[in-house]
Amino acid sequence: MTVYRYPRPAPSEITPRHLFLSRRKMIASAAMGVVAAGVSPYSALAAEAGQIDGRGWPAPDKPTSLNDITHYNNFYEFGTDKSDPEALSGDFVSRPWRVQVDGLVDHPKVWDIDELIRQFGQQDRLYRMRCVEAWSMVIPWNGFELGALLRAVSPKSEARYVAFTSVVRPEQMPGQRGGAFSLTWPYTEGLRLDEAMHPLTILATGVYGQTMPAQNGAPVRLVVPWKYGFKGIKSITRITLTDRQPPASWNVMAPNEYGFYANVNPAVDHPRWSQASEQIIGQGSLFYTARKPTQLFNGYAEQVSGLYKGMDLNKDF
Ligand SMILES: Nc1nc2c(c(=O)[nH]1)N[C@H]1C(S)=C(S)[C@@H](COP(=O)(O)O)O[C@H]1N2
Ligand SMILES: [Mo]
Repeated sequence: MTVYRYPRPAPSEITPRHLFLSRRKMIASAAMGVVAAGVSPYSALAAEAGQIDGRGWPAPDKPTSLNDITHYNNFYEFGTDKSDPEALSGDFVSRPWRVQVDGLVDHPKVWDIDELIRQFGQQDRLYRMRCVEAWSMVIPWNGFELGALLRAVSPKSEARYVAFTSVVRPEQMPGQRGGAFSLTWPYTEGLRLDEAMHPLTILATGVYGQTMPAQNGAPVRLVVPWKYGFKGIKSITRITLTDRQPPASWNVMAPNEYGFYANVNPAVDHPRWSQASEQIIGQGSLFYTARKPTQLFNGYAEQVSGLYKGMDLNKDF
């Protein structure tokens, strides 16, 4: 049995810088080809999503196909291969589902998932998603601001962090049954309260207008678009306000490789690979891998850099 300890991008996914630069020219000419071929069916969606909140958030790139979004996943509770979450989640039951919100709040509450959606509604948010393994997608999520939920439970003044917990169901999640993998269950994550309250931070309950597929974190998962994908904890059962930094699965397992903040930053390399560029899932061909330069805070710096004023991003990575 193979023991997978960390996300390991295939060597083909990590491109030396000189190749990356020459490939950019090929990507540019390929992109011209797409434009010449006509308007993509999703460009209208992209334009619309860019206008939805009217806050001038960065214009997103072309959305990744639903097929790629639902067949190339990281969800280790179902297995460590990218195809495992789609292939092995057939037994997963995501309704009925309860989400417990508690800790340092005045009004703790347990919500039924459909009650949660009815109360907080569904917005469209087209966001970039950058995995720490140096690949990326552009995903049209449906969901609501986490801040709206947190305001509803009234955080106490001592609350400084938000802790998130994923479901534990070994009988429905083959990756949780035995094996030698070194993540422990439940998968956990955390945010500082001000990060959690930021209007870009959402709880997503759907993708492309359809109910969240199991492999993407049904029925509800976190999306923090300026952080590496592993912060986006899936299949959440509990949200707890605390006064101390909560444990986060990857950070606990290998703190030198996966920081608590995990802000996307092309200048801070992973100890084992560069973070300067990323593979664009769904683009490229048999002959070349489509890549683009990685942006600080994944392109959302204007919206979020204020959260980290005075912090050393090399140290608090
Ligand atoms: N519970 C749980 N949440 C998780 C993961 C996981 O293994 N378990 N993987 C994370 C990682 S590494 C990434 S990149 C994203 C992937 O989300 P997607 O498959 O919907 O694109 O989910 C994150 N959330
Ligand atoms: Mo990831």
